[in-house]
Amino acid sequence: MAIEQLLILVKPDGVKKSLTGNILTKLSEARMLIIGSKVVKVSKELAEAHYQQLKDKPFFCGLIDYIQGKIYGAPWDRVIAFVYQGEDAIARMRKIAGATNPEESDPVSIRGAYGRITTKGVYENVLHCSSDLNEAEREIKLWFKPEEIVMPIYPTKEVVVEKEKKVIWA
Ligand code: IDP
Ligand code: MG
Repeated sequence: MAIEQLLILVKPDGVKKSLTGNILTKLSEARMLIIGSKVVKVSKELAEAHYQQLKDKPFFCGLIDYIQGKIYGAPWDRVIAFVYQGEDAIARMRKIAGATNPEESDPVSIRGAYGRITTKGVYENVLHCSSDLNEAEREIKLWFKPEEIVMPIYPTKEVVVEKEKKVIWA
């Protein structure tokens, strides 16, 4: 079995329902390592890049508003992002997460237990879980910088950045 990495997001409905702890407890059954984590206010650009494969779907606009937390407003307009690593991680974590449609998920899975479909048709399925190796790599590189992950997982290169403006503690 290969060691894999994947991206997990506690989506804004999971944050709003205070489910982060419950979700992490369920995921911990797989005994995997968290090698990166952060809270993210999701920009439209990040949301659209993350779900680029779904851009032709009728639910795409609603999905972008959902992952940005726009439908809940502040302070729920954020996600909590994790990079997990472990043996056969993607298939095992997706099993614990449950099927995309919360009404069809195993009721003991995270989505089955906590998810719902709203009357407006949004699949509030409380977490994102990468679906395959290629998607996992694409998503991790989209959401995290190399230095935000505590171990090297993909090749990196050094570049010299000049005149970069950044905010530091005053
Ligand atoms: P996944 O999250 O299980 O990998 P995808 O097919 O990649 O499922 O879809 C991404 C997200 O888009 C889902 O988690 C869900 O929030 C939303 N979604 C997928 N299919 C539908 C749908 O038919 N109606 C509304 N939202 C959907
Ligand atoms: Mg997917």
